[in-house]
Amino acid sequence: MAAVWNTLRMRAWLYVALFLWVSSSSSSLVSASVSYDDKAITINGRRRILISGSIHYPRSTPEMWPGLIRKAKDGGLDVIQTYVFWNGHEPSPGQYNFEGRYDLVRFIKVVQQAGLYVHLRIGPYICAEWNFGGFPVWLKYVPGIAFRTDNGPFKAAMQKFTEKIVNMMKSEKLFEPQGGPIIMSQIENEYGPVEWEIGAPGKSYTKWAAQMAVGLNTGVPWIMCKQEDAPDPVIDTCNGFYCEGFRPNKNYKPKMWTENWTGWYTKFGGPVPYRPVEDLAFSVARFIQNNGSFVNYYMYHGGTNFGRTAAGLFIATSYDYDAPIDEYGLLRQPKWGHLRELHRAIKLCEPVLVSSYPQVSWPGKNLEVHVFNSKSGCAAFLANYDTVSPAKLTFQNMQFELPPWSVSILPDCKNDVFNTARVTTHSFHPNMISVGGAFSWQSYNEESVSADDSDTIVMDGLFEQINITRDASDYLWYLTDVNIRPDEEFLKNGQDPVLTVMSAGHAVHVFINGQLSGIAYGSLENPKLTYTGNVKLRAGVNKISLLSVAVGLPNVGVHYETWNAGVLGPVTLKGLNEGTRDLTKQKWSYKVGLRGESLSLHTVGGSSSVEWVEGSLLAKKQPLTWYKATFNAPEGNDPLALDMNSMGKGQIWINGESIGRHWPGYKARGSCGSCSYAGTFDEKKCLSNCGEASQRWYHVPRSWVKPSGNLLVVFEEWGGEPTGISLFKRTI
Ligand SMILES: *[C@@H]1O[C@H](CO)[C@@H](O)[C@H](O)[C@H]1NC(C)=O
Ligand SMILES: *[C@@H]1O[C@H](CO)[C@@H](O)[C@H](O)[C@H]1NC(C)=O
Ligand SMILES: CC(=O)N[C@H]1CO[C@H](CO)[C@@H](O)[C@@H]1O
Repeated sequence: MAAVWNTLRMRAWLYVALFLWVSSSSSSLVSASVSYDDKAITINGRRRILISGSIHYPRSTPEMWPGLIRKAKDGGLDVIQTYVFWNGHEPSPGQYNFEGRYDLVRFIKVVQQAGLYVHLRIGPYICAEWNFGGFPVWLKYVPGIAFRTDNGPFKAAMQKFTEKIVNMMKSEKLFEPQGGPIIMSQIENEYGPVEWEIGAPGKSYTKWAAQMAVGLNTGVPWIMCKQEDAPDPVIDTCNGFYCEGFRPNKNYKPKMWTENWTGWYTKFGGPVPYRPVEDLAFSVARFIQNNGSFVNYYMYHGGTNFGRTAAGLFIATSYDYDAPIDEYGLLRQPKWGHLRELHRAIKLCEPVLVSSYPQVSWPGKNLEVHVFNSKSGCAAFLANYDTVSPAKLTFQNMQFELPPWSVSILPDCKNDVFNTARVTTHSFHPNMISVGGAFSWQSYNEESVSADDSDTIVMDGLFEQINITRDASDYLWYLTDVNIRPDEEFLKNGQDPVLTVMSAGHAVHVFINGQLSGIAYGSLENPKLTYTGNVKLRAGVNKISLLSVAVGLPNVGVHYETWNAGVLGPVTLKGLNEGTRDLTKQKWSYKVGLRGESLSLHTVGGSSSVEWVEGSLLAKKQPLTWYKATFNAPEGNDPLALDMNSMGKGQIWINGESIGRHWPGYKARGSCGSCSYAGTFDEKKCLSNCGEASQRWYHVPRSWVKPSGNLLVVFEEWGGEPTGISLFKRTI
């Protein structure tokens, strides 16, 4: 009996245990989940108005992440949005890197610890002004591949990486139904315009991408941005400077704005764009008053394109973006503070916003009123769209003053707690304070190479640059010899022949018999370039050495993987007895990278492998020169920057870590007039720095600097004045 009773009791316990297990696992799949309806994303059954901001983990250091996330939280954000950077994670096929700045799991856990959510934009195409739009360069050389279309090899690679990331997130329990912070993911990125151009294969690729993503069962919604035909249940979302007029493709999807541009990126050769916070706040308020329930600031912290991660073409090393947190991790005021006030006002309205639709009325010219009414209360948005005149508006028998181009928020339909154009936050101007004095430089001359050097590849004709370098270096030497007969007329009359070099981009330095003869470079608008110049040739064999320099690979455009870089010709020599000699098809030798790169001169070990000179022998204004100096860290914790204004173009390293490309020699062209916040904004409206270097300051992360004995290495292509370089700290 006892035994039977025991068995029964055990069976009962088993049933209870099984029941508990089933209910807990099903609740973690269903009820404790993220879903959506036409009003909003719902988290654990509750509709939310979510304020999100983009912070890209490789654009800062892990040491900076907790501070950035705390400032984002203090600024009133609920969500951190980031892309996933495939080429950082899989530098060669099957070899993964999730360390340091690429420690995605650590980044997400930092966000989680701060109590914020994550919107994970896996892509894996990400655009993002990031090298090759996030794709690894090897992907281009997978046989038969075509990017971002209905192509077998591409889809297989995309699926493999997407699964890798999703599985990693699942095994770390980072999706919201698992108790993690990820409430949403993104597949593809701004694909709509590409699909529109390529038609049918684009459409079937979109369907496949959505199905593939949804099939990964993350338990959280997927979105596609700028993708009007996003298949169910994927949500289509808006990117832009304004999105109030946007409607999702189904009436049961929420209205979401995944990229609200807080500013714009800087390119070498361009001025530095900024966006007045009055207009930014105005655009957000307009979106919210028109049923919007998710807003993301792109960027909330832009950061730095360290190393060679900046995209082609010509994207600067700074990715500051005029974001609420500046490149260095400091608050940009009044932008950060004014947006925080905006977020507070919106949050006061949240209960009524998620439980009603607005009633819209137009009480006068350029005036618009949105009233939300539900049993949760009443909230009103009063808007004046006039770009010049303030307005008086009577609402519920009270008079409200509205500055031009502004929205007032009344969370109780009575008190105007916030107006987008009335900025009460003080503005701060960060100072750059010189620290540490002059560097004690040593220099090392990077010889220009010639065709008969060893370790060159010899081929007939001119070849595409990236096919040869595989982006292992920015630099590719194109080398050839030119025979000049002693009876050439120009040797007597002194009329030097003209060398013409046509290149697909992005910059070229022309050396004749080891001497720099000229420089040419393209621009973001036109990466192609033509060098034309008289060259000094002598009777006999002359060495023509062209150093072709890539400034990142393209990141956007239909089939941008097919775009070329490098000297593709023609290359001609005009003014010889025979007329013009075409050098295009003759024998050319190729050498990838610099000697200093192969010696790893940027590292402590590598830099001691060659003889450096100093003092009166120090190279100044000399092209292709390496410089090194050691320095001690300035006291305190203020962010650091190098002033590179005296230099031309090249790259910088601290203790072996690449700060990025410097190019202060490229001056900002454009017109930087005054700019009013009122009126429709675009990226050309508000500009600064015209006539000056597009980027003068280069961020040196504190965590890369030791208390003493830091190695600073600069490679200079054009020839600069190294004694002009100095270290600054940035303080408010
Ligand atoms: C808000 O959404 C509702 C339901 O879809 C719609 O009827 C209404 O026109 C929308 N209002 C605005 C201002 O977009
Ligand atoms: C790439 O380089 C190889 C030689 O390294 C050459 O055979 C091939 O034709 C090149 N392809 C293109 C597209 O330039
Ligand atoms: C959706 C949207 O507003 N898109 C715009 C974003 O900004 C770019 C550049 O100004 C425009 O070309 C897009 O139309």
